[in-house]
Amino acid sequence: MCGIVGAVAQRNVIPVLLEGLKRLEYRGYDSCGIAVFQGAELQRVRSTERVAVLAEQVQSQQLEAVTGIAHTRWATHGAPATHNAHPHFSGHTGHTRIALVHNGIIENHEALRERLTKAGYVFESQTDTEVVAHLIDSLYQGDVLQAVKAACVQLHGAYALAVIAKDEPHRLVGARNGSPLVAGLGEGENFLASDALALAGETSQIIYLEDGDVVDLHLDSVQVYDAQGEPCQREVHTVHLHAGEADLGPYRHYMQKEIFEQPRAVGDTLQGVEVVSPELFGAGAKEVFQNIDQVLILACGTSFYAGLTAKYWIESLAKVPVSVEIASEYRYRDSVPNPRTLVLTISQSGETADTLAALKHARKLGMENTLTICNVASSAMVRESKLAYITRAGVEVGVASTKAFTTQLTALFLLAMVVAQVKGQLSAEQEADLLRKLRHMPVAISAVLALEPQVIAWASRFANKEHALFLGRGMHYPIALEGALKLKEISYIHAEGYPAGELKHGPLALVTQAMPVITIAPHDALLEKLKSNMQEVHARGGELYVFADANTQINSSDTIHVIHMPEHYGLLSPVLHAVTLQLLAYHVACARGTDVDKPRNLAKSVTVE
Ligand code: HGA
Repeated sequence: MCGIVGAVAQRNVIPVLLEGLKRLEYRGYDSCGIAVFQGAELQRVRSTERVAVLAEQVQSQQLEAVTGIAHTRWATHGAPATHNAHPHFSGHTGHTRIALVHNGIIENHEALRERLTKAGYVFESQTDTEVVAHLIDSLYQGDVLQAVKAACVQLHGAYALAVIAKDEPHRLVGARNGSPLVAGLGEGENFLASDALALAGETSQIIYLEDGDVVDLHLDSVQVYDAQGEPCQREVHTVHLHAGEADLGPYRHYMQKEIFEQPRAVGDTLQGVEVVSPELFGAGAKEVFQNIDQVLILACGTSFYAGLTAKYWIESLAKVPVSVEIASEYRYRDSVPNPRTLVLTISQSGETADTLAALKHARKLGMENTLTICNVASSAMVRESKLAYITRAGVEVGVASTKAFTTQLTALFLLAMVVAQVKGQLSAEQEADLLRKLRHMPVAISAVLALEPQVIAWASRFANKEHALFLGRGMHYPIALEGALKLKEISYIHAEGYPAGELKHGPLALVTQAMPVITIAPHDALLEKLKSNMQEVHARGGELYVFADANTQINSSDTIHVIHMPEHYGLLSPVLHAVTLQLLAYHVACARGTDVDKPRNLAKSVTVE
């Protein structure tokens, strides 16, 4: 999603801005731009190419500046085009006075556009963002802080803003409401960014702005104003981030690298887990788990499927009822709050706009027992929650989530065990057995990764298909959903996931030779039922591709293709089956020649609604 970087310094900030944009690139974007002071004027460079191309353009113009703002855009309003790329400029008299970058969506942009057009402003873009630039200019009387404060009062929706004004060359103003923004503190220089990662190497001193905050940055001072416009102190966090973490190494794509990092990522996520203890989820977790009698999981996309898998685990082990809801639905519907609910949010970035809003909504409804499972310790969701478990997947660059998903599953399994323990549902023997199996996961995943050559052989057969069906039962049903999502995200093949028992209630009508049916066949209590479902497909001429656990007695034939998985892994089996489906999606996408790491229209860290 969109990225913001801004700097006010006494040295040339162009490398800081471009490096910051590069660090945010992995989130996905369709255009980028930079604006700086050149002499006494504001000048900008924008591009619909990659940041590297923008950097070449900047270099060819020999720009150097001590203050500037930069942006990667993921279009929401107006096509991805140079004239819609940020920064946006404004100046009533035709002379540019204000430059601005924005993340988020301004919901009342139409009304403001109409008013500002009547006031004489000429719009050059179709974005909601340009409205904010003109609004600030219309309120500007020589003090950009005051103009931004006055403008924010009139904005509805979500925004993170970074603003500079031609007549105040050593000043940078930011504002946050609903979209992430941090201030980075340096010595004789200060920074703004949508993510502290963008400032790695420049500063580790970070202020996380809160909703309603406006921040005024000069060379030697950073002053935050709260939603009431009053000066306030916000805590300064020391955040250590390593810029080099995202190197591709010997892999062809980040997605492939991240699939193969899973043994390490799952191992790291379990680092320090010697015993099953509530404190793993934060101080006071035992009391929270004692006081809940249901769990509400809120998430989006792949994290939602992790939540669906956790429902099977928590209900099976802890006997606590669980509901799982898509965050963007929950936040807007009337629901029945129960303060004895554990509200569990799951997000790779911890900044997912809908999930964060759903968490805040749940809190507003009086549900204060909150827990976030997240890959970024400093994220908004972690800060908003009473309890947290940080997965240690490391930076995930591929837009299609892989190691973030399996590390979430790891944390969720641990949670199921902990809640079961607190509720007195877990015998010491069972606890020791499950913990041993959990800690063995890195080895078990490595064995699954060794199946890659067989998956590659299948992938070439899928490359010319346009539809695919994924079947699973029980706790493997969410894995079928995730497998279908992975395939459609990166190969653009239309794919659907179904619980195998539902086949006869509709999707069987779609089964022909042209529709491969991918089946997850664990060696569990539902195996015979699943075999009947497979027969239903076979009898109608459907072609089955089965990932079958050892000893399932499912054998290959003309229309049944089987990859044999290692031994069945009990309750943890979904983690292993998820990995094979990631490999399948990846190699099918490679066979079709798509842009695996940056699939069309999608972005990482979904920070807009
Ligand atoms: N609405 C703005 C910014 C979009 C955004 O934040 N995307 O992540 C635009 O469309 O330019």
